[in-house]
Amino acid sequence: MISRTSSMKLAERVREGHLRAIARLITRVESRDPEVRQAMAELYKSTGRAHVVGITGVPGAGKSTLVAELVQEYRASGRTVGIVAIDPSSPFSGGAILGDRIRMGELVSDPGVFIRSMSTRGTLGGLARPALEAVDLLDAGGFDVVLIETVGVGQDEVDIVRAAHTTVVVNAPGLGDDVQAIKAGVLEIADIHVVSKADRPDSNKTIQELKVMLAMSLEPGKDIWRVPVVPTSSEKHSGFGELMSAIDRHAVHLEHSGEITERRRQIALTRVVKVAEEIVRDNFVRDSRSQTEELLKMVTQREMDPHGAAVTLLKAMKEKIHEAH
Ligand SMILES: Nc1nc2c(ncn2[C@@H]2O[C@H](COP(=O)(O)OP(=O)(O)OP(=O)(O)O)[C@@H](O)[C@H]2O)c(=O)[nH]1
Ligand SMILES: [Mg+2]
Repeated sequence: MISRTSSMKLAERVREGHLRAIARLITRVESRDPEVRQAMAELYKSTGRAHVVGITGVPGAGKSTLVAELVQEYRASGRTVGIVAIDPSSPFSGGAILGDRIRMGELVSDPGVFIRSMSTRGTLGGLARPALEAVDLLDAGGFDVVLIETVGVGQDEVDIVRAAHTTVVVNAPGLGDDVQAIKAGVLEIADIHVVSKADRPDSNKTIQELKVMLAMSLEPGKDIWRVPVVPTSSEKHSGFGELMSAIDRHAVHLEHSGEITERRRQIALTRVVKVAEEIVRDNFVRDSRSQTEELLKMVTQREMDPHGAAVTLLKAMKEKIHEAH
């Protein structure tokens, strides 16, 4: 039998900042290895130091390009950066795809940078949990900043963003042509708006439109965070230092205004609800199959309403969850 390092042992190494241990525990978290739970609970005590930045935007907005540039700014300022990239299409994980796509070649060999691509394929309602536990691992591993890149299309992605201290929404030029894209929920979740590809002539229009929309939604008062609009261009390598400064200013604002307390509470809420959802779904699909089918039949035939069926299922699950967790 091949001997396997226990997750508890790996957790010790994570605390010492060993990248390989972080990578191995992320893999165990992704594969839902039950042996990892105790180690993650232990490691959670060492989290809460990193500044977590969610980076979202529609497909092709320029998120990965921005992440690569931003990482270099952080490195130049002497900070270490962990990156969790949620790739909705990728069946792989391990960082290869992100590495290829954004040509992070030189950063991969930098011990101050850790990149992990995580797939959303094959997950059932459990998308946020492994990604957020990867963030915990990077936090416990001592990374100063953790960036989460997600495509802003679905609820799960928005949930991930809700688990960040600062949310950056990346808007490509031409956004104003499709007001729906803005309405789809990205405007209000942003702490910072980026207009990417600012080398393109149509970017000015997008910058102006965003500023107008933000001015309209502005509430009066002091200690209010005024959402900045930061133009960036990877062609000109411009705007990324400004973006880093805006993120830093937002972090200071959270502390000074006391908003950080509410944000931490929100993050805790998102995390707890996500795990609870996952436990319920797992039980629904895996363990209570026969009872589930029976209940679904009753709901279909109007012998029971969905609420009654849900309560029945939860009661049945209660005992089982108690044993398993
Ligand atoms: N001209 C110009 N093109 C850019 C810039 N930033 C990104 N691009 C291009 O836009 C395309 C998409 O960039 P990505 O960084 O892969 O965008 P993304 O948001 O990560 O895309 P997904 O992960 O697929 O959602 C690529 O062809 C980039 O080269 C920029 O500042 N200027
Ligand atoms: Mg990308």
